[in-house]
Amino acid sequence: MLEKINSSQDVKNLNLKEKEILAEEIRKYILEVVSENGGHLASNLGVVELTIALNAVFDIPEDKLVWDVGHQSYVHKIIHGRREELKNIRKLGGIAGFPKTNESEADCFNTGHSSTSISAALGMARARDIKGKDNSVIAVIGDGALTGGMALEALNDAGTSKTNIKVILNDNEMSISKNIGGMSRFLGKLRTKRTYTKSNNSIKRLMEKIPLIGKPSVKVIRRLKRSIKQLVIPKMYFEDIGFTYLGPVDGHNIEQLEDVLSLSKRVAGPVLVHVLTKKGKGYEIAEKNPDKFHATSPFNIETGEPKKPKAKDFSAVFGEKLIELAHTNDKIVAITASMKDGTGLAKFKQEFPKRFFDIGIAEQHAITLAAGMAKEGVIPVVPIYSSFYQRAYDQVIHDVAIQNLPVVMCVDRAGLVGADGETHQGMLDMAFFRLVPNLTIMAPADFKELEDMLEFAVNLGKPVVIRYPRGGESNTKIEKHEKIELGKAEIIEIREKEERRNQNTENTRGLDGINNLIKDSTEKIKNKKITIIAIGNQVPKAIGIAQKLKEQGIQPELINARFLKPLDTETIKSSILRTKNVITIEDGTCINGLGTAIKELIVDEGLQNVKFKAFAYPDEYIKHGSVPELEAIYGMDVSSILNNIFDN
Ligand SMILES: Cc1ncc(C[n+]2csc(CCOP(=O)(O)OP(=O)(O)O)c2C)c(N)n1
Repeated sequence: MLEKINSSQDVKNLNLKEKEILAEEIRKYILEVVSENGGHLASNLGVVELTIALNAVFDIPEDKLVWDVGHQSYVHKIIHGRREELKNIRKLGGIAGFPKTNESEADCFNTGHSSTSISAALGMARARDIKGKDNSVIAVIGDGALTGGMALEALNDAGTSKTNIKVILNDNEMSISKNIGGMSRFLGKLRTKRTYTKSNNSIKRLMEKIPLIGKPSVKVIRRLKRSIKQLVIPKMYFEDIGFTYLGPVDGHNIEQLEDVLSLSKRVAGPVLVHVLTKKGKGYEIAEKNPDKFHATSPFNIETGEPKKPKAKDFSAVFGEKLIELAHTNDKIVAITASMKDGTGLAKFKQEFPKRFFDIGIAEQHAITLAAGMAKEGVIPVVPIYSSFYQRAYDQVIHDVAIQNLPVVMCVDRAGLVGADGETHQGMLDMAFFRLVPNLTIMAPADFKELEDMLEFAVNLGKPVVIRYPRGGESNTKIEKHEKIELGKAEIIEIREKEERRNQNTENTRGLDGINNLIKDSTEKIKNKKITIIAIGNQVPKAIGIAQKLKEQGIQPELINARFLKPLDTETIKSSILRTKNVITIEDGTCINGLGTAIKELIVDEGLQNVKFKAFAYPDEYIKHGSVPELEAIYGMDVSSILNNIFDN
């Protein structure tokens, strides 16, 4: 069946039995691909029947289908012409793991961050009305994403819009972990009410009276609406704010899904269809551990075990250190915006349930909540992924920084994240946080420095940002760190040769070739001096570079900046005065990060005849690929940097 499907029309051509077979084939295929490549699994297995039914009822791409977050769009991609390409999903040059308008007309809107679908769909619906067209516009949103403020803002607007818009609520009771909050509780009540199917016969009969072409009589529509309302508990939220509520319906029953979606097509105004699905459906191991299989690395299908054991990462080190600090300081609390596991807080929750707050996919709320707590003397620590901190920018400024409140903002997944691509790369946080008065901004070079910085931060008494990358520390070890002092950089001594065998191999493209590369320019660079300033996970990389340079008779001075703000002007300035030659290395955008800060320092301090070069990522959105691949493409791997250091 799978090979025959390339469009909505192909799905429409199938009978029910064939659609059910298709569902099983899609499931099997997704399981095979994700177990091989890694990616989002459980959410995709949960929407197989829903996606088939949507295509059976609607005409995509004429009808617009917006997937919230978009991590569950694999089935959609398969149905819309990307079955073979799925094998390279999330890989360099392959299709993306999220909807992309440049991949297919069927992807009508890019997503990646949560809770945007209803706003985008409402915008498309209003544009359609202005243009006098009559296509359907559909947002598919999970119950997790419905905890995000944007989704609630959009529902509020859509409810009274009188615009034809369909919101499909894909309710699996899960965000990444168990969903939380009042909305989730409310949905729970709806779930236990009479299901759509029990009375759908009467609705079906009424539907048959509605002509497919031409306007149905007002009387029929009124009766239909009344009949639909009988399905739901009185005074229910969605109806009260202006939506016609349909459901709940079994999200794994294609026939029932098609019935209710067809009905939604005939109801004017905003409609919400409540669909009950199971995360991980059809793969028992994922059904039992939906959070573990939300996003996964390659795994063995029989056992569910990862093909490579998970190495210790910065998030885990953060979580463990926070527990240690919380034992000695009872003011410390942790807040997560629905990312307990990803940010390393699972154990903290177990150990300090009363000091742990999962507040839903609501980064803005997380930060202002933290500000309120900090105002009253508590020390909130808030780990959020770099790209999701973008959501909370005004809250960081307006609620935390202006009031100078001691909130510890931990920016996880800072820098390149790899396979999740442009919506998830953490390239911008240094740039946007550097603008904010009152913020202290740090980045650790390794696990030990993260621990030290976290301890420093919870005791600082001021707003502070600590950014650290996805994954583990480099193989290049820094033997001993100096104590963290506000605004003080660390000078790293470079030893020759003996440490070469420890060099970071994961981020290095062909170190063997580097000797040759360097030899080419040896004459040009002999006896040169150079200041290398690096920050965060770029410091170990800089050590490898400095060692190489030293072997060639160059005299590098290596500075671990530690603080982007306040910058250690004194240390940096005195080194630059000695070398008159400086490079910066950072895993962020070239605008307003470390490189910019050093450029400003050179100008502001009137340092004359200084050669300067910044190694950072360009002013563009960086697509998916593995981190080493992307580093090489953007000239940020060890060999590219070595090759380009002295080209000015
Ligand atoms: C702004 C933002 N914060 C956090 C995330 C990380 N995230 C991706 S999917 C997800 C859970 C979504 O749950 P739900 O909408 O119910 O979809 P499901 O996976 O359960 O189908 C989260 C928290 C995100 N994508 N965007």
